Parts: sequence; C-alpha cells; structure tokens
Amino acid sequence: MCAPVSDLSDELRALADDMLETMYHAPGIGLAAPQVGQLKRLIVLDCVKGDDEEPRPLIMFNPEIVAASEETNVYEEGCLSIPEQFAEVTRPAEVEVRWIDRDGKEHTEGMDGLWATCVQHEIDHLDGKLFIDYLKPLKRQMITRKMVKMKRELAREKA
Ligand code: K1U
Ligand code: ZN
Repeated sequence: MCAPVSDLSDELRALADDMLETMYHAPGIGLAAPQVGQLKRLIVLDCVKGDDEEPRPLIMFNPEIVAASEETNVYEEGCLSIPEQFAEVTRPAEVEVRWIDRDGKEHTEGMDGLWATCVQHEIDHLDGKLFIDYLKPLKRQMITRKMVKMKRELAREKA
C-alpha cells in the first residue's frame, strides 16, 4: 500500500518532523504517514511515559520487522484514525526492527513492551491494516458501525 522511501530529501525530513509534532499534539504515542494522507513508508513514535523521563522521538523510514518472538503480549490499543475506540490486541511481545533514520543511517534494535506493540501497530498502517482487523467479527463490526454513525453525525453538523 505505501511505497518505500528511496531518497531522503529535506521535504521528507520536514514531513517526519511535522508528523512528530502532530503525534505529540494529538496526543499519541505513534503516527504513520498514511494517517496524514502520505502513502510513504514512514512512521514516528515515542512511547516514553511520564513527564519525568526524557522523550525518545523516533523517526523510521522503511521500517521492517526482521524477527518476532513466539511469546505474545496483549495490549488495549487505540488508534488516532478510529477515535475513542479501544480493544485488546495480541501481538508478538518482542520484535527486532530495522529502519533508516532522518540522517539516512540504518538501525536495528530489539523492542519490547509498549514500544513493540506500537511499532507493529504503526507498520500495519503502512500495509493498510488496522488494529480492528485483529478482532473477532462481532467486536470489529461494533466499532465499524460506531465509526459510520460518527461520520454521519459529523457530516450532518457540517451541513
Ligand atoms: O497510530 C496511531 O493511531 C496512534 C496510536 C498508537 C498506538 C496506541 C496504542 C497501542 C499501539 C499503538 C495512539 O497513539 S492512540 C493514543 C494513545 O494510545 C495514547 C495517547 C496519550 C497517551 C498515551 C497513549
Ligand atoms: Zn493507528
């Protein structure tokens, strides 16, 4: 669905910086380029909790999961593209992620906890997959119906 980024340009770096600003403002812990209308393989995340800890903003171009644990973890996920809806999703508890940073440098890092959940959620966005795609049909339908209703109400308010 989203095209890999081949050449890092100032325009792409500016897009990544804007996405981080949007993510912090939302507030959220991650954001993927298609959520802001850009079909590029770019995600940003910062899962540091609490104001007393140093933030760790990560910009990932062409992120890839290169290994995933058998062990799984359940987390109640939300999504900035599906407002006010939360559901438990099971994913690999640990993943090894490879990406290119805003300076063009390649990184490979193991992630666990919320970082692992979030990076998988964001990479899914690049492949057109949402957290509701992991849910049982009934729960997924409940959320989809709520979203249709919300969209209809918003359209009515604007008219
Ligand atoms: O990609 C997105 O839609 C952002 C999403 C990321 C995410 C949340 C939970 C699990 C996996 C991935 C969000 O950031 S939703 C907002 C949110 O979870 C949050 C907001 C403020 C503080 C803490 C969390
Ligand atoms: Zn999301």
